[in-house]
Amino acid sequence: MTAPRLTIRRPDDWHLHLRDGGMLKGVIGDTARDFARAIIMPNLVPPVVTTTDAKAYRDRILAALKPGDRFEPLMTLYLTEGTNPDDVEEGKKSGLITAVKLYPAGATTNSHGGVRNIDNAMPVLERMAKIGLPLCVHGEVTTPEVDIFDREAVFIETVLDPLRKRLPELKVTMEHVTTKDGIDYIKGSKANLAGSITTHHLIINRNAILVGGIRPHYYCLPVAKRESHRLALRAAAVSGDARFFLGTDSAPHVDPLKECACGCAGIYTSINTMSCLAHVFEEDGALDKLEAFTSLNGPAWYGLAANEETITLEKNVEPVSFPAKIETEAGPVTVFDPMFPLHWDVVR
Ligand code: OTD
Ligand code: ZN
Ligand code: ZN
Repeated sequence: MTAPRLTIRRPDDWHLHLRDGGMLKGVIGDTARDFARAIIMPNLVPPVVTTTDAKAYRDRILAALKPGDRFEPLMTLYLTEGTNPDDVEEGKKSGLITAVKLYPAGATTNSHGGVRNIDNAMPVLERMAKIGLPLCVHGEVTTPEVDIFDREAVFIETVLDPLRKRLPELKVTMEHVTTKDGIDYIKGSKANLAGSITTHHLIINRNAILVGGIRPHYYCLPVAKRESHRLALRAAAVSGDARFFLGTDSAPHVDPLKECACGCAGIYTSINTMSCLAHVFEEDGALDKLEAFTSLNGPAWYGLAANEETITLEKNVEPVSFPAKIETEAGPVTVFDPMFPLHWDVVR
């Protein structure tokens, strides 16, 4: 019997952390292997705030690719209260900038320079609405009084919905949606709102982090929620609804920075994302929707053509093995373990 195969257009990753220096060199090959393009997050230290920064970072990414790799980084700017609307417009016009990223100050890794009061960012947001440049949002409030598991729902109510009412023409990507509240909010919107979903949030709930001991390699932000939320994410991802697409949020940190008393948030999934997703979609009887989620809905939302090239996935009888860690010049990075055997793999 021949192994089941699935050929789909080459995927893109609409939310990716590549970092810089030795880490960049160590991880970029895993993305370039399966993905044609990715939206590159700007939360470096210091962050990518101007088009000049973005151009230099793009050059470093291209320089880190191996000869023969075909991969296009889609650059973003890190929105601050001092961002210059003219610089943003210039970035879009030159084709360099695909989106601007809103980090509420303190919401995740390297977000202390983010936005404290969205009123101060209105001139940039108005310009973006005018020129059709999408805003990618990390949708969590950071108010200390708000429970960490409620931060997404409260963000929708107190920041996102008021912003969308004030500026309905602004295209907003709610990134890494982790709650049923987020899914329902996107589904209930009429226009100009879409959501990316990560690989890991389709697979783990908060038990993965906390049951039987504290497991730092499952800790990320937004933190995984209870099972009912995971199921809502799964249903949205496998539905084929054009408003939902893959953004892995693959966010590598070296092991010593995760395995300590105050470990960093982030899960590294670039290397096995397509295998994990094929498993998830097959389990939900929706392999025919995988291509929409990984390869069609994202480009349509960002106004880009889907990739012409294809990849083929094959289901092996024996489980496929991925390394438990990858070695980078910056140090070892633990690979996401979905806690079930993976049988699907991209045919290389
Ligand atoms: N979440 N880690 C990181 C970013 C994301 O919120 C995010 O986009 C990171 O390390 O940059 C994480 O857990
Ligand atoms: Zn985020
Ligand atoms: Zn991220």
